[in-house]
Amino acid sequence: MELHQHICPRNCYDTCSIVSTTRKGVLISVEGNPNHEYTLGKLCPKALDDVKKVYSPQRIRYPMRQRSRYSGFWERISWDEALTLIAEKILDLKEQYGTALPIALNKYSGNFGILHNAVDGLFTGIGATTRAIGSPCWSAGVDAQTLDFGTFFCSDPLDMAKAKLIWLWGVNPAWTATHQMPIIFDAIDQGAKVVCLDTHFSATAARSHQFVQVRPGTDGLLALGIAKILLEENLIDPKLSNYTLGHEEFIHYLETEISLDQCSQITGVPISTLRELAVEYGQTHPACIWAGFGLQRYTNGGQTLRAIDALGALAGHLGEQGGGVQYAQFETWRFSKALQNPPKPLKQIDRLININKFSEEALNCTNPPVKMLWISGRNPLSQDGNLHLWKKLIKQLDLIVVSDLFHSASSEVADLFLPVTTHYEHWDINAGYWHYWVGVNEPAILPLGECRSDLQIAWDVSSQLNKLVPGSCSFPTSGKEKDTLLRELGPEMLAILSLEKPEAILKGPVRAKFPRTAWENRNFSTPSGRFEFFSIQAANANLPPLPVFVPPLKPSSAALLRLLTPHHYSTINSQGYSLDAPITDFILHLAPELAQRYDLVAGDRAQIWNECGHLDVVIHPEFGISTDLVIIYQEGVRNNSPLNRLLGTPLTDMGHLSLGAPGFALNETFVNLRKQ
Ligand SMILES: Nc1nc2c(c(=O)[nH]1)N[C@H]1C(S)=C(S)[C@@H](COP(=O)(O)OP(=O)(O)OC[C@H]3O[C@@H](n4cnc5c(=O)[nH]c(N)nc54)[C@H](O)[C@@H]3O)O[C@H]1N2
Ligand SMILES: Nc1nc2c(c(=O)[nH]1)N[C@H]1C(S)=C(S)[C@@H](COP(=O)(O)OP(=O)(O)OC[C@H]3O[C@@H](n4cnc5c(=O)[nH]c(N)nc54)[C@H](O)[C@@H]3O)O[C@H]1N2
Ligand code: SF4
Ligand SMILES: [Mo]
Repeated sequence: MELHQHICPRNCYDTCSIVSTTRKGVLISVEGNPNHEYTLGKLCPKALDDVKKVYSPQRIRYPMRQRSRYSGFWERISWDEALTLIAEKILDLKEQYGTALPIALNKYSGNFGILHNAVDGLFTGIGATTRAIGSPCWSAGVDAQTLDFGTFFCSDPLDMAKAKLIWLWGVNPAWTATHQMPIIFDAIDQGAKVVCLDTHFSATAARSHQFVQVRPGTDGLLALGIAKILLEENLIDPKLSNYTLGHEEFIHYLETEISLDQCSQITGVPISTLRELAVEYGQTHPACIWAGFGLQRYTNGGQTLRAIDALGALAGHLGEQGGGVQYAQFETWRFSKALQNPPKPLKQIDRLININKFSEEALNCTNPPVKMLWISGRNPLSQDGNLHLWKKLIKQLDLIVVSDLFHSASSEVADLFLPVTTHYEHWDINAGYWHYWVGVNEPAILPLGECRSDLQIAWDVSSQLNKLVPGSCSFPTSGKEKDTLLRELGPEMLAILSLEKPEAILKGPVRAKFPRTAWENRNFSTPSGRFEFFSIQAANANLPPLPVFVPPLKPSSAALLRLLTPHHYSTINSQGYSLDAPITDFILHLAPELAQRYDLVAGDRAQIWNECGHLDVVIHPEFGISTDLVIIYQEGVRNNSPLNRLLGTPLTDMGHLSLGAPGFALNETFVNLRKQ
């Protein structure tokens, strides 16, 4: 029996430390690492399913070619054939157009391991190509915190246990960050009160002392209303002028522009509740707000987070141990990026297109057009909006390559499928975006069938290109995974992790040696060094310099109900359990009164539709949802029938500053409902 260490590579707050057991080269179990301060020996059911997933009969083990797109007729080919097809197409396109710009990459978070960035490095080695930039997750909030604090950084989430008041605001950790729940329960044991502010009674609301129901996209106004009451009740930090910029302007805005009546009317929160929330927040120390990604998936998402940050600052909670405004952090990701960004000629400039509008922007690229697409660690035909434009884009492409573990909605349109290894079959290194831990993945078993790691595939493509035309790709043609991993720990990462040598990371996960409390000395990284209520940077980006309320989009007579499609406990976006029981019915959660209005009862079949498409649903009336809202969770795996056929691509107000492109305002989706 042998033990190996791993880090769960999913796009998940928890980034868990895993210990696997093998017997005679076979993976027999995976468990949470008991010696990891955050994971504490526990894994969520999604990772506990990994053994079954690794050996699943549905796993693709050989390179495959689809006879014609959507046909489902896949035939096994050799790696040599697959690599030759890819390399020849790249060389053809470069010759035909005199540039590599027709070759596009769409990659995101199927696996967040740093060595998966090899495909970025490969593309740089080919020349100037077309790349997806930005993020569907968190862009508006990241920019908001960058404007306010100078960068986005959060306190060690373990310290949430020290809070006396916790507001879980637009975040659903009971499903999306399950390892944080025991820490919240510790705080409760020590006398903390937990309030959940959500659009509906979520699994997290069920575990909180109080649930505050907020109308979608109005949280910014809620924060400003509460801030106004703090002012009236004289509960603002008397030391504000020592460490903030523009508090007078912000206070003036609250005094002159914010009306509590209007705030209550628009947010749906009674004035008595606003007062109760404000007084508790102003009087309790430490008080922690955890603002989640859910509340910023709106056209006003950045303003919302800026208003919440401002509320935290006004009450004097920033820099307080166990308190503050938590969102996420990226400080543990200061890898050398030797793999992702290899040296390139100065003149080589990629064509960058927003990942959240990929199909539309790729179609708009005409000079030269996009002709080849590589999809890696992504399932855009399930997860993006404007799927009809994806269908159009596919028609103009000569070659679509998907590298994945399983077939997906996106492989249905692919010409080539490159089978990849799991994190039990390759080396990798991963960092959290919530806690401060960094650790490695060791191969516990040999690759299944002919699966190769994304890194190995990048080396192999480069090797084939150079075989056909020497010098045609500057990315390395071979290497050692472990050495590549160690090179990612450059001087900056070694300093952050307090390691003398990169090899020290191989002993086990390491916590970055950051101070436990974000902004503990109230020295901020903004241009002024202060918390900026008033931001010149925002003004320079044509945004309001103060956090102000901008209303979200409104329903129209063409689509009356807002549709939310939040993350579900059973999947990580489109990645489900062992895929042996695909779910076919979409469940529409709605208020009993709304169901009644449409003459619908539990179990009835109905249809929702809008200008993008329609979807058959099964009715599930539920208390705790307002009558202007319907909800379908990202539940189950459905290749043929993606939920996102109802989504367009509205964008958030912020995201450009830090991530190069605005985020996905996917909660600004509206539909109609009819009985079937
Ligand atoms: N189990 C599981 N875990 C996951 C994921 C998954 O798919 N499944 N996905 C991972 C990824 S990629 C991400 S980005 C994170 C996201 O995780 P979270 O940050 O928790 O974000 P969401 O799940 O999008 O939304 C959180 C809550 O916000 C609510 N919400 C929506 N609109 C509003 C609003 O206007 N105001 C308020 N107050 N609340 C609102 C939603 O209904 C939901 O209950 O989770 C990660 N973890
Ligand atoms: N309706 C709706 N749409 C959404 C969201 C929502 O809440 N509602 N959330 C949005 C958000 S926040 C996000 S982050 C995106 C996520 O969307 P995507 O970035 O597409 O992420 P996933 O669906 O997690 O995974 C994509 C693919 O990566 C594959 N994969 C896993 N491991 C590996 C690997 O090691 N190598 C390779 N090559 N592939 C691998 C998986 O099998 C899967 O097919 O979806 C967005 N879309
Ligand atoms: S999906 Fe998230 S909670 Fe589950 S094991 Fe992976 S990192 Fe941990
Ligand atoms: Mo995400």
